[in-house]
Amino acid sequence: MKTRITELLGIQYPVIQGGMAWVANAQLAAHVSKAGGLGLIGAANAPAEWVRSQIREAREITDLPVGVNVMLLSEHADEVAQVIIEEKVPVVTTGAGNPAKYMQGWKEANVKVIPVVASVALAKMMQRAGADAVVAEGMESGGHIGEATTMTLVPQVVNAVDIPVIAAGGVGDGRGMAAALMLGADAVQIGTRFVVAKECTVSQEYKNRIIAAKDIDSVITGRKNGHPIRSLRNQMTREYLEMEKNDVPFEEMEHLTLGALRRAVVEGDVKMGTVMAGQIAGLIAKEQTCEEIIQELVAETKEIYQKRAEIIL
Ligand code: TUI
Repeated sequence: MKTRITELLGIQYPVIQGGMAWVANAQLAAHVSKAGGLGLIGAANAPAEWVRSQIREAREITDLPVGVNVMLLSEHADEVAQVIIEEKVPVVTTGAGNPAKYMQGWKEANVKVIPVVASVALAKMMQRAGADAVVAEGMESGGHIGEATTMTLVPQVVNAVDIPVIAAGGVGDGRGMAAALMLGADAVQIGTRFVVAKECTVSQEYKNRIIAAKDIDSVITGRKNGHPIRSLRNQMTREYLEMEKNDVPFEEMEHLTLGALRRAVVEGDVKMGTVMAGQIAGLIAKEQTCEEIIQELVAETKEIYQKRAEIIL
């Protein structure tokens, strides 16, 4: 496949793996890149030296480009931004904020910068600041989300900027990928489906919870504190939402979410941990290798492009 994103990044297929906190490590990222997409190491709240070691570990697995996602709310974001330059990381995505203060340094170091945005306003600002592309992420996504849906956000961002747009949120198979391309996107970013990749090292309980998920199994917590997070419904989200409804002070609810993503990902506690996943979890039925996932996505997308042309008389 050939789009402005495959050309920009030198990758075979317009498929980018989400830079998921605690999930997107060197193993997953390297295997996505090896399969022809772009893998990303999710820096999340991790210290910069962990990120450096992950970058080096990915390079032991593949010579193909592997990027880093910088979570801008992290207290380590400044040092991670520097490690990206020192390690000559070819591409960076950012999330949960405005990466303007790092832009000049990254551009000077020839790092391709792809901010994740949840609004047209931020997309335009990022283009002005020199971004090479943007990820337009709808609220179908797992984790920290904005307000707009993918279906509505992507075409509006495509109209607002000239740089390539990558669609994220709700894409889990070739139908979603073809639809995103039809909205004007030059690639898709996929998270949830890669969580159940064979090469993904999350707990088996986390994968099983995604595979068992139904269409309406995700909920949004944290709306009141300004950091809305989509995750799969469980005992933790029920207790949290009940406290939110009763206006319990934020500090008294924190114990529920503190370290909760780690509890689910590492310890397999999918009852009291945070099982971040997108709304497309209900579509995801089995574990596959990164290679199988990407080959299936591409084959389905190609088939749709050919078959659906029939409806035009
Ligand atoms: O960042 C994500 N998804 C994430 S980050 C994350 S870890 C986390 N932990 C605790 C609290 C918050 C996050 C889990 N999932 N996606 C990209 C994304 N960025 N979605 C929405 C946004 C966003 C929202 C507001 C980007 C910018 C923004 O405002 C920009 C500004 O001007 O501050």
